[in-house]
Amino acid sequence: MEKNTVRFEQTMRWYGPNDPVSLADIRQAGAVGVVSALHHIAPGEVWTADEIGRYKARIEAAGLTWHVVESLPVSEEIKTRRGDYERHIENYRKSLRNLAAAGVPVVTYNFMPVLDWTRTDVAYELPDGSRALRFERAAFVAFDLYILRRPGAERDYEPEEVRRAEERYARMTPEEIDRLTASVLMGLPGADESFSLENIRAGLELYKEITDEKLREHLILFLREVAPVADEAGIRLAIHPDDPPYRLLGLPRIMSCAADFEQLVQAVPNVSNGLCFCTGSLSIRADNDLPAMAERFGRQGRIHFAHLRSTERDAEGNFYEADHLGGSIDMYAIMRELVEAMQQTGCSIPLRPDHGHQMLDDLKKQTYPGYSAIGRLKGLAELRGLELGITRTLFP
Ligand code: DNO
Repeated sequence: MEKNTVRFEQTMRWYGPNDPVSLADIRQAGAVGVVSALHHIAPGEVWTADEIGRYKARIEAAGLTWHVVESLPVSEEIKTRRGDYERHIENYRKSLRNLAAAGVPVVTYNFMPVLDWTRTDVAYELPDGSRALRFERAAFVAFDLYILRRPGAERDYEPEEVRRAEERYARMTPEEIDRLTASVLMGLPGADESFSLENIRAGLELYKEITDEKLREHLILFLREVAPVADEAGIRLAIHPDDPPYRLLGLPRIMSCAADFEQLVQAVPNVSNGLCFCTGSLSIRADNDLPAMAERFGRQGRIHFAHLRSTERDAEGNFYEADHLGGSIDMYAIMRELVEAMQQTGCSIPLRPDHGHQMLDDLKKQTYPGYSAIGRLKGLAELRGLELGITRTLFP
């Protein structure tokens, strides 16, 4: 019944053999591919052909393909251009070649210093009893000022924000303080160990002299070094936007809006240079027009991967992760632009439901925050239905 329309590659993230959500679960959710990484290899080291081959065989034995790497991490050395960064870049190139030889076509990475995604509560209870990830501005400012005690932090906030944070902190029980600290310090997804306050302080020290301009320059230099290899090998690189898309803890952030990405494409026009269009991350800024970005970068063939989810945000800078088709964004309009873009470029975009609520049976299980099975299955099912409806309507 399907016409010759280009459709998304439906995928789901798998954290590897220790993930409580198995490959069989992912297959039953209706995904055809997985998004995964060799989480045990430290940033900067090579992903060998052997390791890649074994991992891929395991995924394929479950009837799935390894469609996207998320992430091939960029080391802090590369981001700061210090220490061993030249060897790490050479290793990055080797890993890209090895992935291409194994037929893994898309590689996601990010250029956020020190912290990846940041939330203040990873088990925020919604009215229906399910749980979501949340960022509460006053709690985060309280963390920065009174728990991390970053020198000079108060200069980064409006007096009103400091007042709110002070009040918020004064009301917190010791358990709440621990929970907040643990949520903010949550390890990078896939890493077993959490960050400590000391790790964060050491990370902040590394970036003391690095402005937005400097970090952007480092990103461009890095891409000029690796994108030619990706072009040649046929790999698509997908940079993940900042989450949330603004400065945190005084650290530089450079991939937060359309202008940031436009600048990157201008500086490094290689075909492999593209975006991981993460609607949830970008949606935190009300000035990010997501359907317009999907149209612009989609039609340029620069969207190499789509993370689809929504958030509900308020005027104080708080947000929580909403239902995939709800929240503050217009998922229909975004999906429509992406569907149109795929027909124009003739290239399928891999898609994954990004995060999902912890719900039903999963409320009793311990999973990676945002990555329980049932909420993502629901998200994928909704997105798949939306895609089918749009595709059949636009291209009957
Ligand atoms: C969070 C993820 C991010 C993402 C990296 C990509 O759930 O979307 O951690 O994987 O930023 O490098």
